[in-house]
Amino acid sequence: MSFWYDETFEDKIRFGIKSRTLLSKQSEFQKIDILDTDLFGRTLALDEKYMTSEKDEFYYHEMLVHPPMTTAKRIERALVIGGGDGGAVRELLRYPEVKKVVMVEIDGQVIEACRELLPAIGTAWNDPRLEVIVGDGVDYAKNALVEPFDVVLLDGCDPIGPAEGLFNIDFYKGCRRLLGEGGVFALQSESPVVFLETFLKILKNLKSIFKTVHPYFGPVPIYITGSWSWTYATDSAHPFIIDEKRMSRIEKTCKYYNRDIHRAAFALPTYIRKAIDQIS
Ligand code: SPD
Repeated sequence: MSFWYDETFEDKIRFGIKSRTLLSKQSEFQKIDILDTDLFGRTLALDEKYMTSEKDEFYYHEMLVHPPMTTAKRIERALVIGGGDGGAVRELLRYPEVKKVVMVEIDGQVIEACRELLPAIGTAWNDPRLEVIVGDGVDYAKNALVEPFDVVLLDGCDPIGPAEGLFNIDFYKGCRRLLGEGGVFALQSESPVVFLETFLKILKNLKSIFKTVHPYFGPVPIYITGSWSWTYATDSAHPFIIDEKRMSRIEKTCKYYNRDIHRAAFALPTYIRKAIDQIS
């Protein structure tokens, strides 16, 4: 039976896709829905917010992963906090230089559901370089005693409710603590159209910790407004100092990302530049 599965925000905006339920359950942390749709293939929603879909996931995962991976000094070790659908680790593991990827996802039931029903997204679960930890990413960032990572990614939900802790200064400090020299931290930083305040708060917090902070932009069709942002934070790399060998290999495997998109994504629309100037 088809029905409109609507994501809403504060009773002000909604985005819906005609869907059929494949799985709907409540975990310890959130409501997990996997739906089938004509336009986007299978989708994953957590607490009734769209996270990803088979048809449009590449926009999001390629943009989260490749700007840091083509510009970090080294890329042997990467960490993903969240990312239970497996799309981000799949993109990381495309690089032959990567020796180890650790993924820390708080909700084991998300991983289970995605492994079973979204195998087209998580195609790298059996890669021997991947270690999956079911645990709290905030705690990991703060306390884990591990070798430094070259790239740390936050692939979480919106900073509302249970994911709020993944966007505060202490968590960002933990991520910085885990980075080695030349390392890059990147995260999704919400829609600059309707969540401008949240976007600016993320930037402000990151700027208080990292020397270099650059937001970048792109489309994610199933997210409210379709216009999304990610942010790149580092102490000792730069988004425009690109490793040519990595770029020329990876851009051939991607559906959205390439060197032109990389450069263009970091361009700041004027209203955003002005808003950032005001928080700096
Ligand atoms: N508004 C939705 C933001 C969700 C970002 N994370 C999605 C997870 C995809 N791997």
